[in-house]
Amino acid sequence: MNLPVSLIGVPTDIGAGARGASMGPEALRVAGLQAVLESHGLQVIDRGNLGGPSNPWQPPVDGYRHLPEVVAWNTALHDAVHTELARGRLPIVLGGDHCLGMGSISAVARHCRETGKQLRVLWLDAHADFNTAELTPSGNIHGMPVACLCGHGPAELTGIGGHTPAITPDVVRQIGIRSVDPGEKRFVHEVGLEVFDMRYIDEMGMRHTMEQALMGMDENTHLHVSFDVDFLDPEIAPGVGTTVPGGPTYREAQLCMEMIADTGRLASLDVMELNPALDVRNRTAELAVDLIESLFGKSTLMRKK
Ligand code: EXY
Ligand code: MN
Ligand code: MN
Ligand code: MN
Repeated sequence: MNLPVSLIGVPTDIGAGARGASMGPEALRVAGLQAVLESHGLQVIDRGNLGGPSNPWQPPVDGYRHLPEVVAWNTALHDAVHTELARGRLPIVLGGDHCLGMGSISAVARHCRETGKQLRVLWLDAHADFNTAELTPSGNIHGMPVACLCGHGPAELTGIGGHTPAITPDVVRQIGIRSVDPGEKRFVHEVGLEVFDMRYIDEMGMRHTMEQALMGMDENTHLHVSFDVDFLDPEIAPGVGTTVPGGPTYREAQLCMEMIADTGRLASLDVMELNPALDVRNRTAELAVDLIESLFGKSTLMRKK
């Protein structure tokens, strides 16, 4: 499965608590994303950036910060991602903050309903992103996309893909989690979300973790990876707005990406939360591109498996 790739830039930080993720798409381009993918024989088209409302930088209203603007960006992204999937292409969403996971994954879920595919979502993140208006400590919607996708949120967001809920919790595997708010944690347990947190990775190793997270997929599976760059340890990835210590090392992250590549089922990707305003000489963007390269088949493997 070597689908042609479409890059979709979404230059907004509308759902975040720090400004700067709006510069993420350009930083990934500057780090050479397109050329790296092409070097592996992939056909790549850069569709440029989507447009949307600017960030008014206002406090939350009824538990949500910038809700109308978040709806506008995610609706535009839903349409763009769905169009690429319908063309038989593999969309890579260049975020932007992680509220955009709603637009992206609602489109992927809609495409799977239309084509009879089985969906698997890998959510690589330091955070569970499972807050609601009642539970959130911040009102920042980038802390809510998984809950909204599962039908818990305002109708403007839960209905973006034309079907509520867009997904059920059983399609999601969260990996790398190490920062969850108290009410959010109770809710994650209540809905039965499968979480491979850092304690699990520490004890069982990345290899076993990924074997578990990828289990049960087959030829009919559409695999979507939602890669929040704050998944990575901040020592190697400082360029994000919400760093949490104790994340995967470079080698653990490489193995994670390589094992996803080995499945041959990757069919859509988000790269979220990269914040060039907080980065050091584009180092985090370059690391993200390096890891995406592994996700698309760069392998330093010298021994036959
Ligand atoms: N749980 C915190 C909140 O809801 O405010 C922090 C969320 C950060 C979300 C980042 C992008 O993954
Ligand atoms: Mn996130
Ligand atoms: Mn995060
Ligand atoms: Mn490289």
